[in-house]
Amino acid sequence: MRMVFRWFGNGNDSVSLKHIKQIPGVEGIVWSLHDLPAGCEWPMEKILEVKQEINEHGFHIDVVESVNVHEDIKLGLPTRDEYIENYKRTIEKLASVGVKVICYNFMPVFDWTRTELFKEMSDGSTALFYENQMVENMDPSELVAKVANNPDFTMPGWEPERLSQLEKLFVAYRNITTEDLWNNLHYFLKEIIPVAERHDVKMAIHPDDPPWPIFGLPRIITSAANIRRLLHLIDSPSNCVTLCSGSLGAAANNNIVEMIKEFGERIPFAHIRNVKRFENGDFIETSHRTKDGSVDITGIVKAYHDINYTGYARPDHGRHIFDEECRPGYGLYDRALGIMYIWGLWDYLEKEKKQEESKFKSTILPNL
Ligand code: DNO
Ligand code: MN
Repeated sequence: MRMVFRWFGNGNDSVSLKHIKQIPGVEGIVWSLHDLPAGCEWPMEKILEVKQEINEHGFHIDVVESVNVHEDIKLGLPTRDEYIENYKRTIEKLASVGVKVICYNFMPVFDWTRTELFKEMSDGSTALFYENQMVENMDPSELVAKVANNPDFTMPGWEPERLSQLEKLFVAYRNITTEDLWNNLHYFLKEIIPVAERHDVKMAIHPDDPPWPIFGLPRIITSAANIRRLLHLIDSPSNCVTLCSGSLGAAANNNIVEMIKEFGERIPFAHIRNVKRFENGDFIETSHRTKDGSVDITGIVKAYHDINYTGYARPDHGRHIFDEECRPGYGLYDRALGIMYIWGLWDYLEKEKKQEESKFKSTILPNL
């Protein structure tokens, strides 16, 4: 397992590369050009600028999260071809500087969605929270009106330029069915996967978060069956998945351990985080510790260990602790604790494996 850490760039992140360097076992930075709109071709000078800075701190830049997909591609509009060409050129450029994995998502309009960014927990920390009823009750037109009447109204993960387009986007998606979205994803993959393959890059789609449709918009990367379908759309080692235990774990019927066993070879990038689910569909992001949430983090780390996982992994979101002021979900402290929890489990499993191997060599082999 190769531990990496997401960083939003200078001036865009309260966490510094210098501090990330002090977390044990982090070898690379998960990065992106966050100020660029979806759909554009990434300029080489900007790529090189970030690469240099990250490399100077002794980290690699193997993993990019995300190269965002333009809505016209998800909608299947004729203009998509131009955006797909830009996407291909971005893949080529990233490959040329050594990028190995590109994470992206195919969620219509909204990326990850929460109803509260700083929900107070009983221990005084705060965390990202999703209130199911609130989202269920919100009618898309009500949402559009809310945004129009209140420029400060925002939900986490919403980009301002998308919000200003909200009404148009809802109209554009009105007739897009789940199957249309699959077809549009297939069209996109048929174009980009051969490019990724040629350049030895793995395209790793991030699951939808939460893994069910919201605001009447379809969502498709939600379950084992759908990940299986995605991987079969194009059977290429470059058509992969970012297995996010927190996103998928918000749905009780998603068994992440089984997914690791089944899709292991096609998981170049793991997001490891815990969530606590409630009966009514609400969920809150907790510490990584297995006991604190509903996701079996111990079982997940063991499943990666069992398959001799050599891909990249990062702690996904964390809580906000020790009074840290940071981007929601992306503070230094709780993600660092998460890493140490993952390493604790991993190192124990390594030790156990070595002991078993030497037992086998000293007791079983001589008697054979
Ligand atoms: C949620 C996070 C997301 C993710 C993007 C990928 O679990 O990991 O912010 O990075 O959706 O495109
Ligand atoms: Mn994730």
